[in-house]
Amino acid sequence: DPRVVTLGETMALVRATEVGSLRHAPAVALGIGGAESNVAIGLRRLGVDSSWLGRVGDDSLGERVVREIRAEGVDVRAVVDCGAPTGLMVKERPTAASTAVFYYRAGSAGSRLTPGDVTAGWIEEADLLHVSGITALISESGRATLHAAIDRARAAGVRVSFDVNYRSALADPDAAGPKLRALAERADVVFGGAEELVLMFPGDDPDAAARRLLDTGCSQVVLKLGADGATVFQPGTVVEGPGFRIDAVDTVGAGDAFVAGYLSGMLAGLEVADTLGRANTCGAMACLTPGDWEAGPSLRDVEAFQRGDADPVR
Ligand code: KDG
Repeated sequence: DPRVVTLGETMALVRATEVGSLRHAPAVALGIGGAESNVAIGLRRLGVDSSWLGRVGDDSLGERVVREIRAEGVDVRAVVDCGAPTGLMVKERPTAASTAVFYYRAGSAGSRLTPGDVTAGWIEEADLLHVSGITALISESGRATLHAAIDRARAAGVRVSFDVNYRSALADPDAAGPKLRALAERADVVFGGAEELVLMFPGDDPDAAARRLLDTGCSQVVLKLGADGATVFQPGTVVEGPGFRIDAVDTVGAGDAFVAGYLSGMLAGLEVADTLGRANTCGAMACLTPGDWEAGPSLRDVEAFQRGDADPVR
């Protein structure tokens, strides 16, 4: 049985292969991406059995999504929706140092996920359910599905991990904040950036917001600081982990790689400092190549990176 189960929307991903506006881009590359499937793939690379559930359209891009995630060794539970297309995400690199993302996902198959799509026993037999705030903001049925999934996990004693993953293209901060907070308060482990924690607790600083989540019963709140690493808040303790200085090519997906690293360390029973070290390494490595999940490292890659083995092996 998969140890980690996750659900959400995975889209086809069209990516400009060169720097410059899409207005002039001569070529694009096709791939797939979705925060939750990125985490599922990241976990598999690190040796943790994972499963992803979501809706795809009855189209070639939906087949591409299913094929690609399955090819990574993730157990795939795809519901094929004949009434809506697979969503699309377009990535542009306006300058060498920046990435712009555009969604074509309103009304997509992935956004039509419902509580009834979640197979009986799938969550109950796992060690951990991982979800993200994106699903709560793509549709009301997506949000209902998250709450139903968390109900089931809690009833079965399965731990819940929640990545806030606020996307401003999907909802205004005022509308999103309370919805994301309601989910975070029901999770055991919460991942969020400083702005995301403040979005859920307006008026608090990130540390105070993290402590409020601990007061509501979360056991770990992981404040993601990008290149500056991350801080883990637990009742009575705070652990900081430094980030890495790297030349980032594509930072989209770094947060998902971080989460995969963190959850894999946590499930393996590592100390929090070592778990954070692994998470920060995975996040940094994900930025080294284009694509949302392709650069996700194996444990051997993580160790090599931590040793600083940048030279080619001959
Ligand atoms: O976390 C990376 C994601 O942003 C990307 O893979 C697509 O799920 C996605 C989203 O909604 O932004």
